[in-house]
Amino acid sequence: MSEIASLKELLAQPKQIVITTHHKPDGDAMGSSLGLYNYLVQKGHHVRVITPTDYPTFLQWLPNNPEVLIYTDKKTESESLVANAELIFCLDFNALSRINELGKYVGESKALKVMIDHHLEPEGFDDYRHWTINACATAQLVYDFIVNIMDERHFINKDVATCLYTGIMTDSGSFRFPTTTAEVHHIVADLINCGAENSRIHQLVYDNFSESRLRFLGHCLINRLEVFTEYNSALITVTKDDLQKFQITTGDTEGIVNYALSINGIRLAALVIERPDRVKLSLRSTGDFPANEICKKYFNGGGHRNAAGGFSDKKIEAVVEEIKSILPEYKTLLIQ
Ligand SMILES: [Mn+2]
Repeated sequence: MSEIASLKELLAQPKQIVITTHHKPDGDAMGSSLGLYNYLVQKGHHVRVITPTDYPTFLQWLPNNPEVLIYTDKKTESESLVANAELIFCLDFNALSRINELGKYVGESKALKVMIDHHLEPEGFDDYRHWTINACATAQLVYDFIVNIMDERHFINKDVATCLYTGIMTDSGSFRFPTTTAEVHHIVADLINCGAENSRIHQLVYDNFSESRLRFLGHCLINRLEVFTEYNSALITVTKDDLQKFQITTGDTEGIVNYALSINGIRLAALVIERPDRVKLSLRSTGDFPANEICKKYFNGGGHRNAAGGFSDKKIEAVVEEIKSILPEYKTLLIQ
């Protein structure tokens, strides 16, 4: 592993650069990727952002979004960009399986790989690393990279600031998760000073529902939510018929699990979704309850302590039963 600060010298000359991020990119994935993009192009680099899959429309307004290449739409072009890149920035993920098929090409590419991320247990495919689980968002680490490692705060223009603000805002649950430290607020204040319009960004990301998405949320809360008071837990189960009926697209299910967590006293919330290929789970918890431990132990996944995910190849009914059967095991922790 090389020292991340040595990138300063490497990036002093124009380079062929690819930025990529995890599949089904969220606000932090797109915000950090386009934030870094808008910084690197000012330095004269040739840069492309490649996402493994498509991403929600509520992120498609980000500055220079039209420059993003979606791998599943442009496979040959993406593969040749990855093969010919001199540097590949891997943002908001640390295992190549997180970028699906694209992982094979990134792994094979001779490019130097720079991983900037805040998820647990990096796999180790990277040559340079700016990583800590204490960051509330990868966008926070990109800010730190530009300002403190590259020493180039003057390149944080309105576009960079807008993207990084979006990443921090979405991954910190609008500045309310425990990782939103005083330092994060200082960074966010600086981004506003650099041109990020906080109120407008909030509106563009959160007041951007389709009518069917809002009705889907209502359906989930009225018909699909179960609360297990004795375990301080709540569960929302979404079937493939629900997804079809409400024409749910990428990103529409994001954040729904947080509604279950917003009930007074709830320490663990689960969202179970019957996707076409398999059943997917999102878990959220409060305090020191280890949501990632449940995902790792039972559902082929992992994540952060308070936000984790996984999947199962069983039928959705069986997955729901499994979750219910796990709760007693964690009762002591849940009722603290
Ligand atoms: Mn993130």
